[in-house]
Amino acid sequence: MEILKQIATELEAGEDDRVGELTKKAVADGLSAKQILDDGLLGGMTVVGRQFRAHEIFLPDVLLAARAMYAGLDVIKPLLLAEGVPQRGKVIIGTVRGDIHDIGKNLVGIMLRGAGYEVVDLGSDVAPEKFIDAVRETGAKIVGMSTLLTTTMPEMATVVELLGSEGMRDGMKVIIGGAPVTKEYAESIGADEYGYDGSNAVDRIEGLFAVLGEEQ
Ligand code: B1M
Repeated sequence: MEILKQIATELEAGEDDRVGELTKKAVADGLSAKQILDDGLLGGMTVVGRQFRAHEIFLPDVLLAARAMYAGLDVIKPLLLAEGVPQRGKVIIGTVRGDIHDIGKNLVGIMLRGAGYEVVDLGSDVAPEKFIDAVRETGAKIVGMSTLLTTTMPEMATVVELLGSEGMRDGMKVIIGGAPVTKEYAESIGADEYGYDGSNAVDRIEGLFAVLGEEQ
């Protein structure tokens, strides 16, 4: 669809105002928020990632693209949330220490809220102790961690270990995700689940709450 291509192209160019305008137009034209997200915004961001890896563009360009991504997300966020159902459970989310990438984590948060979960978002560059404190303070039974950097993946293992050494691992579940994360990695660090995108994270978390219910 032409307008989705335009959204992707303007995002690649870091034109946040244009991305915002075009996203509004796409919504007015009747396109679904999911279509705009997957084929427009994320389509553009995938190209940006590829160009960055190939050294065709540089960090400031990626920052501009991220800003443009948020301009589009701001428009579709209410639509992604619209299908919200009554509160289903509390989930803590955060991007691990050393990593400031937050777009994916925020998307997971939006999808979870849209599905009726209460989300406690700790932000990005979150120290392991902060996850532990948040579990204590909120009583949440699920912790979700995100990372985009291979170098910060071990932080996820640190949080899982800390939950264990603090005697908090029983009766709670951990889910991890982010571009470099795999199901195998999740298993290797003792996490309970791996989510590959926002919708999948919602499905997995629903499954984890079901298991928690059975374990009680
Ligand atoms: Co950076 N960056 N970046 N970056 N960046 C990547 C990740 C990289 C792959 C680019 C590349 O080389 N091609 C590369 C990492 C390489 C590696 O680790 N092997 C990289 C690098 C190297 C860096 C810096 C180190 C660059 C530097 O300084 N030299 C630096 C790191 C800074 C730091 O964190 N300490 C850096 C900085 C940045 C910006 C600040 C400029 C910006 C982030 C802005 C922001 O987030 N506010 C940025 C961006 C935008 C990217 C790319 C281009 C796009 C990331 C993104 O937002 N994707 C990225 C390349 C790429 O991934 N294509 C890249 C869209 C997002 C929706 O997808 O986050 O994967 P994602 O989330 C998905 C799923 O993974 C999943 O659901 C989400 C929705 O579908 N998911 C979960 C995510 N978390 C989940 C949790 C779950 C379940 C599912 O359960 C809890």
